[in-house]
Amino acid sequence: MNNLSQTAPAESAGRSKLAALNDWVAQVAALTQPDAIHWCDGSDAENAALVAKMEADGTLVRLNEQTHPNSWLHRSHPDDVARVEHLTFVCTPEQEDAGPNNHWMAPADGHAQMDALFAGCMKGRTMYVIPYCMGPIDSPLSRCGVEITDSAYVVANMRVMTRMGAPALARIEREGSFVKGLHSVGELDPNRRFIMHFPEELTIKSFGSGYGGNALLGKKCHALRIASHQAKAEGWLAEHMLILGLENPQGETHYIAAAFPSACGKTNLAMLIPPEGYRQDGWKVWTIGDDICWMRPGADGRLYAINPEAGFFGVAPGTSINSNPNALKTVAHDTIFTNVAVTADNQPWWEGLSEGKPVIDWRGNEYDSSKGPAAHPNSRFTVSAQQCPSYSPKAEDAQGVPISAIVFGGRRASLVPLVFEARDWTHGVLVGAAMGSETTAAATGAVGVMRRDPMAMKPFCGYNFADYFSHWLSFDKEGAKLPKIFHVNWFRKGDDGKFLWPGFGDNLRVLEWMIKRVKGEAAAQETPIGNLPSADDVNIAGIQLSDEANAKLFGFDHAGWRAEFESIGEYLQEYGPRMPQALHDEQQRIARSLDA
Ligand code: GTP
Ligand code: SPV
Ligand code: MN
Repeated sequence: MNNLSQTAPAESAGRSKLAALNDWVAQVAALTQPDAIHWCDGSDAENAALVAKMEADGTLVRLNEQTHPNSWLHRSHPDDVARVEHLTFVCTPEQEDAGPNNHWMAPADGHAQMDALFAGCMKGRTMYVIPYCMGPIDSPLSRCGVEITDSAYVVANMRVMTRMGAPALARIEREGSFVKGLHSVGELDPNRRFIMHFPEELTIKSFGSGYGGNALLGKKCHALRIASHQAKAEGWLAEHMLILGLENPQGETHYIAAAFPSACGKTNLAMLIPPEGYRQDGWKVWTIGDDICWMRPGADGRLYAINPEAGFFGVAPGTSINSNPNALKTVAHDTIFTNVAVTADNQPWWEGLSEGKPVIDWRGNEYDSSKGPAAHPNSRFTVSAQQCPSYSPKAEDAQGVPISAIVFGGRRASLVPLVFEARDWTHGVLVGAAMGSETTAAATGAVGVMRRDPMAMKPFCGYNFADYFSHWLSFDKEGAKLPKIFHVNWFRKGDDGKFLWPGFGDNLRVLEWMIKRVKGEAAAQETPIGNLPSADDVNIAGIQLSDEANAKLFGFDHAGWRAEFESIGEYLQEYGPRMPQALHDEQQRIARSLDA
């Protein structure tokens, strides 16, 4: 059943041409004491052997082979279903460098605490060594890492989410450096769970969780927390953003990067299918990425972006043939589902899916509607981006795509209109820094609580937010041809508590207005918070909006914004003297014009 090439720890030394990698693997093996070591090559045979092993031990359950070929259900430990922000640390020598936005521990203390957890933790287990590349394997913008884990589920997910295996190892051996990520599921005990980052050492240590953002270390730990730290030093940006290409009927494609907090619509916008009429006219959306964007200035002064990931780790609930048909087609085969429910004929099921009904809930119990949702609200699918019908061939382009517009957005039931445009780059950076959003099930803790989530990076910025905003401001220099910056809110609610904007495919109408603004072809009204379209400036032909919707989506609530800007001012103060003066000045200028 299982023909993985495993070697006894003592024999695995010298597996790589890179001494630094061999030494680190040997050190980790001495600490964690696995029974065997397996170096992952990323091959189909290796994956088949791993999947067979997981099917045999119950880690994976096969789904209906007719409707969902080669697809699997994983039920996690019920206390291990989301990111754990309160257990996530950035360990810099100086606490100030981690900033008030991060939990901090001194590096020596962090290592001591983690190494005590790792000591002997892989006894009786296999240790997997996963070389991976974030970004196209031949791109100068890509970066590599090696994750060591004792979880076969992590290996299977990393294979989908990154370029994993032999080509990545070859690049690592050529470059000589890599991000080190050490992971163990431990006992899945929430009281023995930590995710620690050592940015100066390009090192991650994660213990006690098997969940995506905590355990697939290439993703949030490397591609955002460690990469943001490197990007600051090297003059680029590592962001929690989708990337899409918007093709108009003339055949021009503009690329847009958008930062929305976790479970606030990135996957859905990235895979958008234009509404009736637009489709017939020839509009098309191309997907480049749905979660992470690395971008840097090119020789022409524009920002060029790549998606460092190779797959999607997407939110299942709410995904339906109406809301996101591309996602449904993407997950029709060769997909790992985590914590969804199943139907009587063993098909995956979640709330919002229009067909079928749940029989077994995400915990594996008979479904009982009085005991909560059938699928966990943060249940997810892991699937290769290559399976997405709208996946852009440009996603594999080593040079990346030029960005025409950057979009910030949050989940705001009140106050914030559908869309507005920042006046200039500095104003746009303030718009990003001031972002607020209601919390979601993507992290443990209360859901629906409004918090500041600057640039959707609150859980992911690997250093002090004040320095991060300075870094953003620094891109506005001689010769730069920067994108326009916008803010959107798909989640404004009416007095009846229902969403006022239809969202999903109809969000294209807002993207169209943005690109027309970029080209100088659409109108807007100047207000203290930025340039707002009126209902006439966005094409809403064919959708029904109530008077309340029109007023709230396209209106500007003067008194409400005055209070919001007071709160934004207080928020900026929390960062003390490291906060760039330019952001204070911008905030005060807007606050004054709101008082006038
Ligand atoms: P992460 O993977 O956690 O970073 O999330 P994400 O930003 O990719 O979020 P995703 O697109 O998966 O959306 C999360 C939830 O928001 C899903 O339940 C969607 O159905 C819902 N959603 C997405 N777009 C819209 C929209 O335009 N309007 C409304 N009302 N809901 C939306
Ligand atoms: C998020 O929480 O923003 C996600 C899922 O994209 S995870 O990879 O788990 O962080
Ligand atoms: Mn995310």
